[in-house]
This record gives sequence, C-alpha cells and structure tokens, in this order.
Amino acid sequence: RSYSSSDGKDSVDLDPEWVKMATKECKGADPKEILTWKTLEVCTLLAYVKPLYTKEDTAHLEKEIPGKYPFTRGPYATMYTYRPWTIRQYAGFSTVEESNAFYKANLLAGQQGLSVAFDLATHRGYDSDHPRVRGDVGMAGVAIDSVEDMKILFSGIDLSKVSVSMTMNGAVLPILAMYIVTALEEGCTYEQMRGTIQNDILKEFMVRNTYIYPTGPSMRIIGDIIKFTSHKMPNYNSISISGYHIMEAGADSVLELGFTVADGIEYIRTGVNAGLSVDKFAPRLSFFWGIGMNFYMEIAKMRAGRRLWAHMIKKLFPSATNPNSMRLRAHSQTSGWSLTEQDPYNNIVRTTIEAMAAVLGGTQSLHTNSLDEAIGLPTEFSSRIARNTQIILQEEANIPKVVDPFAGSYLIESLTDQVFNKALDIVNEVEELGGMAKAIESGMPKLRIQEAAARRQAAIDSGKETIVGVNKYKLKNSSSSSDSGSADKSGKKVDAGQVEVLSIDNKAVLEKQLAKLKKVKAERDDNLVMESLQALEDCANEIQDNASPNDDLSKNLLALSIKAAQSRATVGEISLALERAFGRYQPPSLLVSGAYKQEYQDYNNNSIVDKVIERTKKFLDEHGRRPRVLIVKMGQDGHDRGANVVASGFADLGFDVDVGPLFQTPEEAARLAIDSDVHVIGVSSLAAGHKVLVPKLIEELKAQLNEAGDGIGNHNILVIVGGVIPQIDYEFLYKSGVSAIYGPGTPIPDSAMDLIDKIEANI
Ligand code: SCD
Repeated sequence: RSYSSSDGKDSVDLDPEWVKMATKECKGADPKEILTWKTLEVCTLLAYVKPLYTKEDTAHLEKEIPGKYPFTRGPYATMYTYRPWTIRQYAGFSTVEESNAFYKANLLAGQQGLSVAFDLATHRGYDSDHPRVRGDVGMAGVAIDSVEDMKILFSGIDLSKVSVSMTMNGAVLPILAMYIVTALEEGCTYEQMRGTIQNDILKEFMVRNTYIYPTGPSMRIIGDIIKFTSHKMPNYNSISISGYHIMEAGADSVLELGFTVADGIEYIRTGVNAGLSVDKFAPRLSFFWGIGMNFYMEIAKMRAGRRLWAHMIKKLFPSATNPNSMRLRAHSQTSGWSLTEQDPYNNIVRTTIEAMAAVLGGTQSLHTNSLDEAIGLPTEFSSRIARNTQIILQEEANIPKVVDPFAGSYLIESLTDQVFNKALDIVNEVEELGGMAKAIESGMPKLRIQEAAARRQAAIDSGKETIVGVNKYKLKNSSSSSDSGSADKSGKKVDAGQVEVLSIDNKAVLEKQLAKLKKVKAERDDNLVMESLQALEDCANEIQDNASPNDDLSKNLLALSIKAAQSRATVGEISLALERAFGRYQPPSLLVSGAYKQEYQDYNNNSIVDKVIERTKKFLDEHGRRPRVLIVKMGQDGHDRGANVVASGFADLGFDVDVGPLFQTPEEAARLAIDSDVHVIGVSSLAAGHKVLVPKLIEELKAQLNEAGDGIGNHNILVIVGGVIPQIDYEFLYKSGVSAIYGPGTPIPDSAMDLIDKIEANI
C-alpha cells in the first residue's frame, strides 16, 4: 500500500488569528504546511498532529471522572494519590539461585512486585537437556525444569504477600502449575495467590513467537486457565493482554492499541465459550503496554485504550454488568527497542521520558529498562538506576499527587479522541475478518506490523527521524558499527560510550540444570509421573466439554497439569504430553515488500539506496544472479523484528533474500544455506546465544561443504551477524570465522554496500 503526503490533511484546522501571526514568524511560509507534524502513525492514517490546539478542539468534551465508565481518566477513582503504581521490574537470568538472590535484593531496595523472565528453553517447553536448546539455557531468563527449581526461585519470598507476574505463554500450563504447587507447598492458599500470568498466545502468533501448539489447542488452554483461575484464584490475573510486543515488533500506537483490544475481545469470547459469564472472569483480565519515545501519543494511547476497552465490552457483551469487566488495568514497560548501543547513557534519559509518559497515562504497574539492555543483560548498577527512576518519580517529583493531570489538555484530549477512533477502525477490521484468531490466519496483523517496522527503519536510516548518538550527534570515538558499515575488529575500545554488561556462563548453568534434573528424576515415583502425564494427554485428546459446570475441573488442563507438576513431571514432559495430542505449530513465512524503499526515497532521493540498487543490478549482470542472502534465527530466539526488517530492506535493495524458519539448529541452518546456494548467511541474534550458536554454525558449514566436496577445507559461504552483540564478543566471533558484525544502528544500505564488497572479494 502507498500513502500520499496529503492523507489526513483535512483534519488540520487551525485558528485563523494564530495562522496570521504564525505566518509572519515563519517568514511568510504557510504554518499548516511547514509546522504540521506527520506522525509515526502514518500506516494507520493518523497522519497529522497540528502545531496548535485551542478550546474549540475540545468543545465537545463531556465531563468524565476517573474510576467510572468509560475509564478514560483511570481505572481507580483516586489513582496514585491513594496508592502509587507498582514498581515491577522484569528480571531473571541463569540459575534459580542467582535469580532468587537478585529478587530479594531488589525487594529490599524498593521494588514492590516481582516479574519473572524465563529462558527461551522453558518458554518453548523444553527441559534444559534437550538438544535444541544448547545456546539458550539460562541466557535470556531463568531456567526452570521442575517444581524443585520453582521452589528455589521463590524461597524466602512470601507468595501470599508479594504479587508475582510470570511472562509465560507457550509453556503456560507447566509453569503456572509449578507456581501453584510451589505456593501451595509453601502454605499459601489459592485465594491468597495474587499476580499475573501473561498467557497471551495470540500476540505470540503475531509477533513474539514463543508458541508451541497450533492456534485452536492454544486457545483451548487459555479457556481452561480462565476457568480454573476464575473459580479458584479470585485475586489472580489470568491474562496480560500484551500490546508491548506488538509495539516492539514495529507497530505504531494505533496498531498496538487496535490489535491488543481485538485480542482481548477474542479472549472474552474464549471464556464465554468455556461456559463462563463475562463478569465471572473479565475483571481479572489485564493489559500490558509498550511505551516509546512518542511522548504525547503514548499518553493519549493509554487514555484511549481504557475508553476503547470499556466501549467494546459494553457494545459486544451486553450481559456484562459489573463495571470492573469494562475497566482496563495495565502494566507498562519502557521500550527496549528505543534503547541504543551507541552512547548508552542516553538510554537513562529515554527511559525516564517513557516512564513519565506511562505514569501520566495512568499505568498500574511499571518496568523501567536498564541503560544497557541494547547490549546485554542488566548489571546490578544499571538495574539500580532503572528502579530509582521510578522511585524518584514517585517520591521526589510529586507526580502521584494529582489524578490524570493531562485531562482537559486541548492536545491530549484531541489526540485521545483521534487514537480512539483510528484504533476502533482497526478493531472493526479484525472483527470483519472473524476475530483475531482468524485475522492471524490471514496474515494481516503480522504484515501490517512488519510494514510499519520497515517504514520506521527507513525513516531512521534516511535521517528523517533522529536517534541521538546513532544517526546524529554521534560520539567521535564511537565503536558503533554505523560509522564504517562493519564493526571494528578489535572490539576493545573503551570510551564514554561503553558500559559493562553481565555475562552468563552458559556451560556452568547448563551443568547445574542437568544435575538438578537428574536428581529430580531419580527421586520421584515414575509410575505416578507416567499416570499423571497420560491423564493429561488423554484429556487433551478428548473434545473439550464446554457445557460442564464451572466448578467441574476434572477435565481441566490446568488442574491436570498441577497433578503432573506435583508428581515432579518436568516442563519438557508436560509439554510433550500435550504436544502428542496437539502437535507443534509451524509458522508461515511472510515478508512485506516495497515499504522500506518507498519511505526512504520519500525523504531522501538519489541517495545510497539508489547506489546499492545500481550495485545489485551490476552484480546480476556480472555474475548471472543477484547477491543471495539467507537470514537465519537459531535456537529458541523468536525476536524477529530485526531479521524481518533487514530481509525486506535487503530485498528492496535488489538482493535475493531467503528467510529461514524460526528456531533452527546450526546444523539445519547450514544445510538450508547450502541447499539454497547462498553467498551469505546473516544470523540475527537477540537472546545472547551467539557465542554458542555462531561457531557451531560455521563448524557445520565447513563440515557439510566438505562432505559435498564444495569447500576445500574452508567454507565459501560468508557468515555475518547482527542483533544484540556486546562489543566484548566481537573478537571471539571474528576469530570463529565471522566476516562482519552489523550492530544495532547500522543503516541497512551501508551494511548492504559493505556486504556486496565482501561477497565479491570472496568470489
Ligand atoms: C490500586 N488499588 C487501589 C488503588 N490502586 N485501591 C484503591 N485505590 C487505588 N487508587 C488496589 C487494587 O484494587 C489491587 O487490589 C491492588 O491495589 C493492586 O493494584 P493493581 O492495580 O492491581 O496493581 P498490581 O497488583 O501491580 O497489578 C497490576 C496489573 C497486573 C493488574 C496490571 O496484571 C500486573 O501486575 N501485571 C504485570 C505484568 C508484567 O509484569 N509483565 C511483564 C512482561 P485487588 O487486587 O485486591 O483488587 C514482561 C515482558 O513481556 C517483557 C518482554 C518479553 O519478554 O518479551
């Protein structure tokens, strides 16, 4: 799709007296032309924000008070004046022992709630000893294999007092079951358990990719969890309907809001289909927003989101009469994507601005990112600054003293209306496709998000959008790869732009996990385990009985998973029992085309983009084919925004681009590259597995090429790496045989030009 620069211009209506004065100040230029701001929401046609709003823009505004339908001004009447938002930092790494110590220290230092990050092996339902998860164990979160691990994770923490959020979606049954068993064995009752399970599988299919089973069975699992928790755990939030990952994958605010509310509607239908009344479970659905640097827009998004949810529930589910069913409560997280590797101390400022937007928008709970998260895992030092950012907002800046302080602002109220209307259009579009599960099958949301991501990248690469330290005001001594197109091979420069990062010893974590797994398996009653797993599998194989009474949990997948967890069945075993019945989901490969080039050329014609296109044409003339690249993601790292943006950008520049399936092993990636006869494999890594997986890929490539008789003791397919790679690892990767590392901030055309040089030299 293409957008003309006049899209949405009709909405620009300026005060005539002001226009006269402004024209003078603009030295005769039309202020409407030069001062109107074309926002990032261009894909959803919320294209213009005026330079001035006046009373007339809010003339229609009706009186609204917080804590009351439609909740635009907040879910609670008193908001932070009575109780501030929860400081809830998302964390988890390496072993349960280390994560537990980190949680306890954080609680003592002022954190108020816990939020567990699991490693990718756990997310995808694999035990630590599974061959597919070699590079993932303990890396991007904590490794959990059994209840015994979960008990250590929370040891010394009173689960009846501290609310715990668990970001788990694919392996939601074993993990939630193990949490429940831990809490019960520690003496906590079901009623006392408070917290949130993310359990939002729809956005996994759309963007985050830690699904396990196909859509149908996945939604059935959600229905069973809603049924179980609404019956037995009245203080537990059964889903955290997440816009965060949609935004991090590239969606603008309107897309994030529209798709997230549409997901929520699908979950309400799932609960209703499981035989529940809306009021029985909807009050315990919660939301999760990503908050980026688009300050006004983020505040408007949160206000519009509450109004939109209330509006949709009232309209679509008239049986809901409890106002709490219409009340949107949300956690927020500052944007990880907005953080930069270059000049990283700027990230403290970015996070502060984003945190303020979240709070002024009325979040209930907040995670502030650490300054080093574009580079690696946060250290104790960076975590303290992130936490204190919130404490300072709560306790020094007097921000909590007034409810919804932006209410009545001509701009924010107008923007709230605009975002509401545009997001409502998105919700209606999804509804017309038959709801979100159907829309996902059509590929619409994924492509729309990818398009927004490609346009955003083009805006940055072309200089239209400023990122301080990355494409403007760069540090002189920056070790950023963006200066040269490929990074400095020494990887040793230390300057004002460098910070220390936490590094995890994957081997040591793996050894510990394997020993614990062995012990659990040796000490348990295997017959009991087999019986409980068989019961789970049998239930999964049966057709779901939605007509059973609400309190009949005998055929409930969560109830049966709890029994399996009690018997000390592992995450991998429970997941496998379900997989035998449900199968594993294989995602389709979808790629947008043309958006990157169009957006770049729209701002910057006759630029490096045209030069690269010339080069790829010349390459075709000289070599009989285009430079061919395979983009791969290995291990269980499903963060594919970078991979998709680079793939569609390179394709727009004239490369032949193949995108490998997610979750490949190094062996599979090497085989695919050889079969596809590519010049280059581009590895995208965002989950810290690169030091294990990349050398293994190169080793495999050499072995398989030798086997095929193609390589004479050396490989002739170049391996390049992009994503979150700490500078300190560069030398290691180059020594392993990597030809180039393109860190965050490298403009796509620069890396493309550099890569053609390298391919030609290699040929
Ligand atoms: C609050 N309360 C008030 C009040 N404010 N009562 C009276 N007056 C006020 N002004 C009460 C509430 O009713 C509630 O009590 C209690 O105080 C707590 O308030 P809350 O609003 O429920 O806050 P909290 O417990 O923190 O819950 C917030 C959410 C919850 C509802 C949003 O779902 C949550 O904590 N979510 C966190 C999700 C998360 O951390 N996700 C991380 C994702 P009652 O309970 O008695 O009613 C990380 C992630 O995905 C990263 C990226 C990746 O991995 O890919």
